[in-house]
Amino acid sequence: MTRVFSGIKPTGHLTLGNYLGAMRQWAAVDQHRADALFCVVDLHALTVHHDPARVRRLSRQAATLLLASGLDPALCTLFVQSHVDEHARLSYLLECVATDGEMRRMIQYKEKAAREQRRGGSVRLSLLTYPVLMAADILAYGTDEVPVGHDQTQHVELARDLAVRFNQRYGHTFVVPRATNPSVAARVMNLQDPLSKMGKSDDTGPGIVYLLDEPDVARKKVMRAVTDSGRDVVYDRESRPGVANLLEILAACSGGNPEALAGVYESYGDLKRDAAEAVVEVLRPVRERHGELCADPGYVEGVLREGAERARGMARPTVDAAYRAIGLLPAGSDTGAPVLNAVR
Ligand code: AQP
Repeated sequence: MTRVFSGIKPTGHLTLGNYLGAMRQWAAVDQHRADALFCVVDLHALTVHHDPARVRRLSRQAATLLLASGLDPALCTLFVQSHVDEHARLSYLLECVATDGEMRRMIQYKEKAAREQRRGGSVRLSLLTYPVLMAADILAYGTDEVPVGHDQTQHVELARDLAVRFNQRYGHTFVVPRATNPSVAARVMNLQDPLSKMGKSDDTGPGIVYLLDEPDVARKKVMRAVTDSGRDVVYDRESRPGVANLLEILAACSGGNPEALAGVYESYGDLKRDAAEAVVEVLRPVRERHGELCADPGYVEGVLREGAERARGMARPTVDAAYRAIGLLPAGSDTGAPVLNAVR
């Protein structure tokens, strides 16, 4: 059976981008067709300035929202990254395979390092190396497919490269994974700045629809979206990025494809109105279920505890095999002496 792994970082409140680009596909498709693991990747949230209590709160909220969006613990494994030591164990080995130049080419590193510097902060070393941790997240589980939005494709490519390099140098150890993207809304853009991705840790609140926004708030944000000069509704990401973004959001929420939908509208106002309603309707069940789950925090904790146990059992054999393959002496008296004698 195909093994699927993906994760979400608790660096802010989850957005419509996270939902349309990733979570919805995980719940509607991936957990039903594959042996799927989904993870709140909390260690990744420590790569930029953070408030410890907020990271804890957002981690719980992200897990609750993943369940609210339809992940079913009977069908998939849902857990928190820091509850499974294998991720950090494997990350160090992969750092010994990755290169400094490779890390510095990562687009997210460049963008986020620049943002930290603009804010007057220093750039943490972990911001440079976290794509390696992400590779460890993926490779520890023998993952075949990683369903992500477009922004994460480069990081999945790195995981592929590291798997191939490790296998060539030290013997076949890892499955080589590949990224999969949704057909529409793989890159939802900020409603106030349609040239930038709708990111949960951005500062421009009015351009970001959060999954837990009240319906009126979400509706207003879409109605106030920046559109382009011109009046006719055409789908062209290059010359009409604002309108293209609205068409993609509408298509992702209500079905259809953006090109065909463009032909249906004569004014930006009508398009915005329908996109706003579609967004409100898509988010309504998620908000409602989130409310119910919040009333039962013990349930969410139980799901995460069991998920971590299951994940540990899946990751450990692969990570142990990587430790042996790279040349580390296994702990335990039964293996030590013969190995030492065999080495010249
Ligand atoms: N705007 C987006 N459009 C489509 N997909 C998106 N994803 C994120 N933003 C969009 C996808 O959501 C999954 C989880 O993302 P993440 O939480 O690991 O972090 P990210 O990709 O770096 O997204 P953010 O929201 O922009 O976080 P910050 O601001 O902290 O960097 C991934 O599959 C991602 O592709």
